[in-house]
Amino acid sequence: HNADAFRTDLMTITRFVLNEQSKHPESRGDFSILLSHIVLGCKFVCSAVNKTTYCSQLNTCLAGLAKLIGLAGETNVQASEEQMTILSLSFSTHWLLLCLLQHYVPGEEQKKLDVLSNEVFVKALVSSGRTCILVSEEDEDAIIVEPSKRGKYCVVFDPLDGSSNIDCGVSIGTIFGIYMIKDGGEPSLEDVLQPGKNMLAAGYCMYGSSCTLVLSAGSGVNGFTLDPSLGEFILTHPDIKIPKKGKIYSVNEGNAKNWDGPTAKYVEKCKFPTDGSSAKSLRYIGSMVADVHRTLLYGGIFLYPADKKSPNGKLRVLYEVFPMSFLMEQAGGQSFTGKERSLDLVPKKIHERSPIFLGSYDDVEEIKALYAAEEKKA
Ligand code: P6P
Repeated sequence: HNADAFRTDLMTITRFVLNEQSKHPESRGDFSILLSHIVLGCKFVCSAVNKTTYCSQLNTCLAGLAKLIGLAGETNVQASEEQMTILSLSFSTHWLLLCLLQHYVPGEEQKKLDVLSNEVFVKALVSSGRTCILVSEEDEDAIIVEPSKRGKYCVVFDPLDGSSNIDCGVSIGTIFGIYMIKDGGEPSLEDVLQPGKNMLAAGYCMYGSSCTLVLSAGSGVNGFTLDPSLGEFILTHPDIKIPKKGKIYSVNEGNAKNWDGPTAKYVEKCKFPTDGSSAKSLRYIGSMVADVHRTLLYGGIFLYPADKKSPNGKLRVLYEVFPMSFLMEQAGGQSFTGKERSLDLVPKKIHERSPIFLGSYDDVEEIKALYAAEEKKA
């Protein structure tokens, strides 16, 4: 019976958000409307990413075919008349499919996916009529929404984080955080240069083998999976809690020569534990949304530390560090910058970077102890 109930009593993200809203009788539904526009953006990007990934893989396949049948001017292997016919037939059907998929207009420049994603989110957020200032990883300056379309929310986002991984099919994602405007006045940078602990909500949408949206509005973390046949995000991961301790560490070991003492010591302990426990496994995808999603579900620690080349690490405070730290704390984990709780950081610039150590509560405690010991020595 339960299985049937689950199948017929679909908890969609829209219904879930409205349920949350009903807990705040004073709310006028603005937050629900804002979220529904973010969800729309995610659906669009999900579809675009899948098409592009498929097309870039199809492109590669076609290039291979072209070479084989000599279209690309390469010397081709000797093939029989029949093989040549089959190959060129297959090539032309693939080519036609590719053009259809990409709505190919000869001569039209295919927009880069991260630029397209950014345009989609900016338009969706502005048209929601619930935002007043936006910060995007793709735009140097903050976007002040025109007065006639303004609402009370400030949204910071990375429309397509990890986009350099598109062509190889690695999961990428959208990351977002939501603040309330500080006071009813003219929106300004002050409204987005707030510490992460002031965020009302944060989340990410991961575009991979499936499209998964993970969201928190301050009372726990919930995961939704897009059912493409319905075009709806369905609650699949209710009330996510990260394991208290994990067996995985996630860092780019290629930067090891530049790490500071505590980070180097911590990674050494992961590989050569001195307390008789077994060594941790290294899992590093190089796409933050994918690495954080695995950390959230399986436990462990994700770190992008400072190093001699980049003293503030690589990841951006507003739309990478804060949203992921917000989610980790809501799921029972924690996040640390090497100096303080990540959400306590007060950014001075909208594209500021910070080192980050996030994940299972006990794992992050260990690295905090190493930095504290270093502090004492100083
Ligand atoms: P590195 C992707 O470019 C990104 O911004 C994050 O998604 C990812 O965690 C990080 O950079 C990977 O950086 O230096 O290890 O390649």
